[in-house]
Amino acid sequence: MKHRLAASGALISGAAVLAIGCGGGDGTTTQAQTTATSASQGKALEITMDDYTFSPSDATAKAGKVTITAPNHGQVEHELVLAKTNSDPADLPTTSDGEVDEAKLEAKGEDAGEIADVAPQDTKQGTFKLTSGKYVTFCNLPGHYAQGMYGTLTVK
Ligand SMILES: [Cu+2]
Repeated sequence: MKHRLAASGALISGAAVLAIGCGGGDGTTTQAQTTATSASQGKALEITMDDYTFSPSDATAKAGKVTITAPNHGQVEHELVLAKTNSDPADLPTTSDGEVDEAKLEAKGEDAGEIADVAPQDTKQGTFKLTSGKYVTFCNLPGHYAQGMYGTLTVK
């Protein structure tokens, strides 16, 4: 949440500078309309990643287009993989390495996309078309799933 507030603060001051540069109020009006339009195009959800957790670990969202923002507060790289499945998040199919078998999820049509390779202290976003039901979130970097880096996302 802190990151998002900081980002909107930067946007607002950017618009103010733009308005002064143009010498009129038109620039400010355009900026406001753009912000309103993008907000109505989808819903927003923030899931914070840390070493080795998702927070919240039991997220909820409304069906439709949802933009997930995933800041990485940890010391190592993480990712957020989404699977649409009724499986217990602790009980996904795994490979012999103990990683989640993403090919198996894909074969079952449960693969729902991912926000890949988020460096420590970085933030990435992804927009997903969510349908009502149960999803599992997990990080599939080596060893992270085994350390319990998973959670649920319930879509209503
Ligand atoms: Cu991870």
